[in-house]
Order: sequence, then C-alpha cells, then structure tokens
Amino acid sequence: MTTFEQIAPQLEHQAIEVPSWAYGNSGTRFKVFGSPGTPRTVEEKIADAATVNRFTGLAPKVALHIPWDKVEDYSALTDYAREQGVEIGTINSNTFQDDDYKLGGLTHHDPTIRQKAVDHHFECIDIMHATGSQDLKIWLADGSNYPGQADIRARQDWLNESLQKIYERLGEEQRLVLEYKIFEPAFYHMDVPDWGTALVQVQSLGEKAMVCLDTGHHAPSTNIEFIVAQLLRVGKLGSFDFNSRFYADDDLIVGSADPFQLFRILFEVIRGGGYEPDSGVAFMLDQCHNIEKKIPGQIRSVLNVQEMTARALLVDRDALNQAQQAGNVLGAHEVFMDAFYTDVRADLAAWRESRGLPGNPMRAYAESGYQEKIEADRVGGTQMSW
Ligand code: PSV
Ligand code: MN
Ligand code: MN
Repeated sequence: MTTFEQIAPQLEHQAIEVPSWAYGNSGTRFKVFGSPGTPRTVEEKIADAATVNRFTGLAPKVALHIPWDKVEDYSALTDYAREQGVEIGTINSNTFQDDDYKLGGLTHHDPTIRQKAVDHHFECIDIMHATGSQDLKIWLADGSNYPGQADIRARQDWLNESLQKIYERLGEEQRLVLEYKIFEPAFYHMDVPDWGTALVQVQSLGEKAMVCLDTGHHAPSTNIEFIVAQLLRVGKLGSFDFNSRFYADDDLIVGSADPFQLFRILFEVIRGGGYEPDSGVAFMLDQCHNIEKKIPGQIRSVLNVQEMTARALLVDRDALNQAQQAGNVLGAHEVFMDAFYTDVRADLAAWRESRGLPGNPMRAYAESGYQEKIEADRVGGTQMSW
C-alpha cells in the first residue's frame, strides 16, 4: 500500500492555472446573472484569482482572454499581478465574438478575414511578450451548420496556413496550444472537432505546438483518459482545460459531476509522466460560475483537483503492474479502486496546515470577510462578463 506520507512531497509542486473569466458574470444563452462583488476591471479579476491562491497555495497563475481582458499596459498589469502574488499565465485568443468571423476566422474562405484572425493572434503574442506568458491557447468556434455550406477539406488547409503563420511568430520559449471541441457553436461540423485533428494540425507545425484537452469537449462516453495516455505517449499533450459536465460543455466545477473520471484522467497523467514538474503539461481550469459564488467555486475546483491527484498518486503502481502482468484482472482493478476510495481529506488538511495554509480553505475563505468586502466595495462601474 502506498501511504499519504509517501506521496505528500509530490503535492508540493502542483499548480493549477485559473481563468480570468471564471470571476466575471456568465450564464447560458437564456440569462447571464449579475452577482454582488463581481469584478469591474481586469485588476479586480486578478485580485480574486490571487485570493484563490492565498487560501489554497494551488493557483499561482491566472489566464487571460483577449479582448475580454484587454488593457492599455500589459507590463503594468503583470506588475500588478506580481504584487498580488500571482503571474499571468496562458493568453487565450478570441475569434468568436466579431461579426467578421460569422463564417469562420482562421479557416474563413476569404483570405482577408483569415489574415485578420491571424493578426489577432499576433497581437496576443505581443501581449505574451509583455506578460511573460508561455502559452498561446487557440480555440476556434469555426465550423458550419449545414452540409454543403462550406468546403470542409479546404478549410483544413486554410487552417494549417493560418496556424503556420502564427507559429512562426512565436518566441523561443513560447508555445501554441490548440484546443478541440466536438460541437458548439457550429452544429454540423467544427474545424477542430477532436484530438486527432488537433494532433494532425500541431504535428505539422513543430515542437512548440501542442494539444489542449478540455474535459467538456467530447461526446458522452468518450474515454478521455485514453486520449490523455495517447497524447502523452506522442509528447503532444500541452495543457488541460479542466471542468466537469453532465451533458455537453457545461463548464461546471471540475470533479463535481464525475470524480471517478477525474481520478482516471489524473492517474493517466501521472502514469504518462505528465505530472512531473518539467513535463510541460499545464493544468488549467476553464469554468464558469453562473449561479454559485465565483471565488469559492474556484477554491472548490482547485481543491478537487488536488484531492484527486493525491488519490491517483496513491495507486500502488508496483502492485498494479504485478497484477497486470499476472493477468489478474480483478486484482489489478482492486488496486486501482483502493486508491480511488481512499479518503485523503483529513491528511490533506493536516498537510496544508503544516505549510501555513488553512486546513479547510473553503471555511477559511467564508470566515475571512473577503466576500463581504468585495460585495460592499464593488458598487458602481460595470460588472465584467466573462
Ligand atoms: C470553448 O468552449 C472554451 O472551452 C474555450 O477554451 C474558450 O476559450 C473558453 O471556452 C471560454 O469561453
Ligand atoms: Mn476550454
Ligand atoms: Mn468549452
């Protein structure tokens, strides 16, 4: 049996990047609810992200989305983030909210629109230089709604040309991570619908191009941990967008809908070397808190990832390997399930306290007065959406 004491040192380096948009108001196509205390500026979003880090020690970076988080001076924003105790992480491009992109961005049939989308990514790379960000994350809403509407094959070539231009603009230490999604907003076809397409595209670009796996972007019943294993095997898993879902891209709190799936994914990450500090696999959240309070929603999320990581680390890999090699089907399964069913909450609380963190970050936040303060202070101005 592997013990908590044995795995505890491996928890030290865990870092989960939080998304700036988790702190803004969000909703469904039916309604975006406002909520007291919602940030009115990018700085206020960063302050909230830094609060999550203060209470958990788990979230040292905050991802930005451009143009949602557009500011005049990114160096000043970077300094501000550092003063708050966090770094600016991944820069996410956005080619899904401009009328010009109605029929596509990087894949549009009109080269001038494609160039406009490429130029937006150049702007994102400039921002990355100012913020010291490593990753440019590209998610495309591009696709079509009706069979025959678009040349789905030519669009792969246009996509490749566009990505090539963006890739060539990257700095030495920068990476491009391409995210796939099965459907939405396009309903007939998406130009990057699956990990195979993302992999084919990034493989043609070069070493600095990787795949981003968003856990909510697959068909129901997809074996996501298998995709994790395969991408790690070929060295192309760049990052995760963690969230959980009951139906489609629900963007709910990671680990809330299917904790066992999160466990299985994290086990394959660990098994494949993706949890090593220098593995290059970035853990991120991509979530929206539509009805619950946003900061505790994020605290809960990073704690869920930590808890499932601890349980996945507890899998006795030697015993598992022996059982697998002996063809002991139920023995191997039992080793795996023993770790999943281990309650690590008390051990984690004690471990946090030993490092000067609150044993129960959810309670500590609730008692801290931060929520009441932002609700009282942040009146006037416009609450940010996403
Ligand atoms: C798209 O559904 C996505 O998962 C992409 O990562 C976007 O950048 C993000 O959501 C925010 O809407
Ligand atoms: Mn995502
Ligand atoms: Mn999504």
